[in-house]
Order: sequence, then structure tokens, then C-alpha cells
Amino acid sequence: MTEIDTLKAALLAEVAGAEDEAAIEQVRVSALGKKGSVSELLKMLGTMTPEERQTRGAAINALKTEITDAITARKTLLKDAAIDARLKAETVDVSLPVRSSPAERGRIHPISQIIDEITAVFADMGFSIAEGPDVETDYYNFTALNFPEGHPAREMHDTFFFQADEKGERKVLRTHTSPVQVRTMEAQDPPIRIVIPGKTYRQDSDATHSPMFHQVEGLVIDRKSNVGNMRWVLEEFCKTFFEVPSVTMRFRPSFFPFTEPSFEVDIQCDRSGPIVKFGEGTDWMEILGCGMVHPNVLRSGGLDPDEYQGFAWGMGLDRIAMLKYGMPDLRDFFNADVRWMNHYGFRPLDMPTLFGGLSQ
Ligand code: 2U9
Repeated sequence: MTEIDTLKAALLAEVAGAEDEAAIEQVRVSALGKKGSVSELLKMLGTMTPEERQTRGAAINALKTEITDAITARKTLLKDAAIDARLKAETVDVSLPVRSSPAERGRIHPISQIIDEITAVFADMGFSIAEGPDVETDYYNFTALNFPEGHPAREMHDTFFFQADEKGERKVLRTHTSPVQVRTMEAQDPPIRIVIPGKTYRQDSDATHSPMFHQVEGLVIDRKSNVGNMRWVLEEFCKTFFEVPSVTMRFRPSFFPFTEPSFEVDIQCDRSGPIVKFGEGTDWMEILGCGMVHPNVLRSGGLDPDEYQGFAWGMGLDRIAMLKYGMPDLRDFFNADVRWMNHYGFRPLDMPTLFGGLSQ
């Protein structure tokens, strides 16, 4: 066996033993690369006599061709095998159900939904949204709203008080969102048209009361607004919000320190079925309170009651949400149970609009 035959056998064995594309490339470099074993033999051709070149030269060239062909064939084989393996590993079962995106799986809490619905209705009537702090001073929560010191109405609110600070001032968790209206009157000149959704706090807890609950209040101040305007605003709101063509409302005289006259408002409905229906039926349900802003409250806001007047209203959001969406127990609202959220929550991309529908 010649030296060339021995090299050929060794290289062909290496080619056959290469298991992947990187290994066959290594064999190619070691045989045909600049300093490869076959290339070194080819370099010797120049130093040979014409006779030698005829015999050994031809054999060396034949070796180069054979090894080149063997490497090319093995490369093709390994490349095809690699593609086959990848295709097998990366198969997609197109019959599997589509996995929904996080934005699809999330749910909007009914309270957030109700706030979005209510603000959509009032924004359409030209109102702005106002917000304020949950921790309030006694002044903004009570005094500015015409609750005199020691007045029994202060006790009716079952207030959460903080420890007195070094100046003896006791902050409170706001018992209603009304302080925001006073702050707005101080900061802004009339006309004022605002709605204030937000968290409120009172010491009360059962199936229909939670110590933290939500209110939405509204305030209109200008020179001439009156009870007739208030009725229209509240009736338009109820029709749009309950998504019915007409509503009948009943305004009963009531008392709040911050309004005079004051009313409690009932809406006609049908309570015979599991879900209350509005715009029909012969039952009444209390839904909100309202009134003309008390002159003392206008003065607290820095406005002259001989020049300006206005109306305000307030309602408990949690109860309205329970009514509109048939949720039986208020405590479930704050239990963070995903099963409850999946059942009662709203799809995040279905935002309430007047043209697209409030609750779809
Ligand atoms: C200012 C002036 C007047 C807000 C009002 C009510 C009537 C009312 C209750 C409804 C159910 C609270 O959650 S509830 O218990 N609210 O009946 N709220 S008038 O009147 C204001 C507010 C601020 C400066």
C-alpha cells in the first residue's frame, strides 16, 4: 500500500465518522485547507520530475478529487439530516386552541367599569373628572360642608379618625367625596361642571356595606342653575347609564347639611325578577341624593351665594354596580377571587362609550 492509499483510507474513515456539519468542516480543513494533508501533497507536484508527476502526480490529483467528492456528499447528507431533525422538533400542531394574550385574559373590576361608564355619560354632557386625597382634614370633610362642630350629622358618618398630630389636628379618612368639590370651588372659577368618582370610608360592614366603598358625586355651579336643570341632568344620566329609552324618577324632600333644598331620588323599576329592570314596572328604588348647594358651602368655596348657585348629587357606586350587574354580595367585590372576576369582570379592550354601548 502506498503512502497515498494510506492517507486516502484514513481521510475516508474520518469523513464517514463525521457526525455533524462542524465535524465534516474540520475534516475538510485538515485535508484540503491551506496546511491540509492533501494540500501539502499537491504542493510537492512542483518539485517532481516529469515522470514522477505522471505517476504520483496523477494519484495525488485523484486523491484530491475523491476526498473532495466524499466531503461534499457527506456534507449534503449531514445538512439534510439536520434539516429533518429541526423539522421534526419544531412541528406545530395547528389543531391546538389559540392561547389568548394577557390583555385578553385580564378582567376589569365591575367598580372600575361602573366608574368608566358613569364618567363616559357625564363627559358627554361636558363635565370634567375631579379627584382629591383619601386622607382629609376635618375642615374639608365636615366644616366646609356646613357640618357645624358637635353637629349630630358628624356622628352619622361613622368616621375613621387618625391620631391627632402635634398641633392637635385629627385627620380623617374621607367619609364622602364632597371635600373634592370644596377644593375645586377654591381652585377654579365658575362655571364648574365636575364629577368625582372615588373611594370613601365609614365604619360599617355587612353584606351591603363595606368599610371602604365608592361614591360618585357631581357638582354644577354657575349663576342660574336650578332644580329643573338638576332633574334633567339626573334623568338623562339614568337613561343612558341604565341603557333604557325612558325612566320615571321621584324626588322626595330630604336633609343633607350641604344642600338646601335636598332630595332623595327614587327610580321606577320592576323588582319581580332576579335582576332589577329599569324603565318599566311599578316598584321604586332609591338611587341617589341631590340638592341645591347650601349658601354656607358656596361661601366655604370662596363664592358669593348672591352671585352664584348650583346643584350637587351623590350616589353609592357599589350598590349601583350590584343592581346593574346582579351581584348579590358586596363583600365579594374586595376578595380578589379570580373566579369571581372571570364571571363578573369586563374585557379590558371593551371600553364603555356612548356610541359603542356602555356595557355592550
Ligand atoms: C358640595 C356641595 C354639595 C353631594 C350630595 C348627596 C346628596 C347624597 C349619598 C348618596 C348615597 C352618599 O353614598 S351615599 O351614602 N349622597 O345623597 N350627596 S347631595 O352634595 C354636595 C357635595 C359637595 C360642595
